[in-house]
Amino acid sequence: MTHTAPLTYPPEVRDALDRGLPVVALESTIITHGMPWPQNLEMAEKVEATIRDGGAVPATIAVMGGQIHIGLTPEALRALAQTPPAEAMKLSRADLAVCIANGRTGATTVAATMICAQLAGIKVFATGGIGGVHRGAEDSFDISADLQELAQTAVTVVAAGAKAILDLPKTWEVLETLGVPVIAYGQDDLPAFWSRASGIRAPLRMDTPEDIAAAAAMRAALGLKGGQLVANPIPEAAEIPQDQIMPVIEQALSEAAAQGIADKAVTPFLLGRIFELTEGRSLDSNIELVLNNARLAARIAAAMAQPVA
Ligand code: PSU
Repeated sequence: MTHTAPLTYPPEVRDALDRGLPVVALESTIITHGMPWPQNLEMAEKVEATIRDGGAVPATIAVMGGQIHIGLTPEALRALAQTPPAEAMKLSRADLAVCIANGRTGATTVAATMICAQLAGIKVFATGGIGGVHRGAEDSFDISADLQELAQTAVTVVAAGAKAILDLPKTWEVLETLGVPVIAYGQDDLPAFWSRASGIRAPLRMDTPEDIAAAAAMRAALGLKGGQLVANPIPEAAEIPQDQIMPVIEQALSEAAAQGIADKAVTPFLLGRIFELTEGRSLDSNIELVLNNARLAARIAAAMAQPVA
């Protein structure tokens, strides 16, 4: 029986970590449960290329064969992208250990990716949008474990805000209660995933990767647990303004309620329906915002890097 975390790395990632070079973690639930084949693979490959162009090494994280993979080979990435959602566990803090111990395949959400990144010594992670407080949470109690994870695991997560299918004001309130720094990048407003503006003023704003890196280092110096959320607005050319996306979200939400969709199935169902209702436009936007987050994450990783002499 093993007592150490079973982490496995491709040589490029292991070498970069040993030399203190910039590395950016990437999640895999967005691949298996967030986007359809084959756009999911195209997105995953483009995100990795974007991080390389930014001078950092990408490490897409997933559980396969009893191991946490910190970085996937091109073949493993393709195999994961072709895995039907029903065959890959959607892993969070609660089920990560079970999946590894039982040798199952699992895709890591934001929460599980943060845990694995920290085990590997990776300080920055790029995704699309974090999970949060679902609408109607006052009845369902459906609040993503991503929020708790941000409060306890020291990784800087770059996202385009929380996904706009959620109750955004309640999501920001919970993060404030948990003591998570929510930093809007380059604007005063919190972004809302597919839209640049949400009408909600961000508690914190930063304009450079260096400032974000310095804030993470200071959190560590102060002995404060937890990470930071960098809310990076989608590029203007790719956004779907709020007045266009909101009616679509409302329709998808009422269909989910009518069909009794619950728990881990909610987010994939809503993303899928919004994709159909926007005739693919929501997916194009989602891909662009992930690439934009990857660009910023590479710059933050470079600012945090401490190359070994
Ligand atoms: N970003 C995206 N698409 C996604 C996700 C992030 O652009 O599908 C995933 C992340 O893995 C996140 C999860 O942790 O959605 C949130 O799911 P839930 O709402 O069930 O907690």
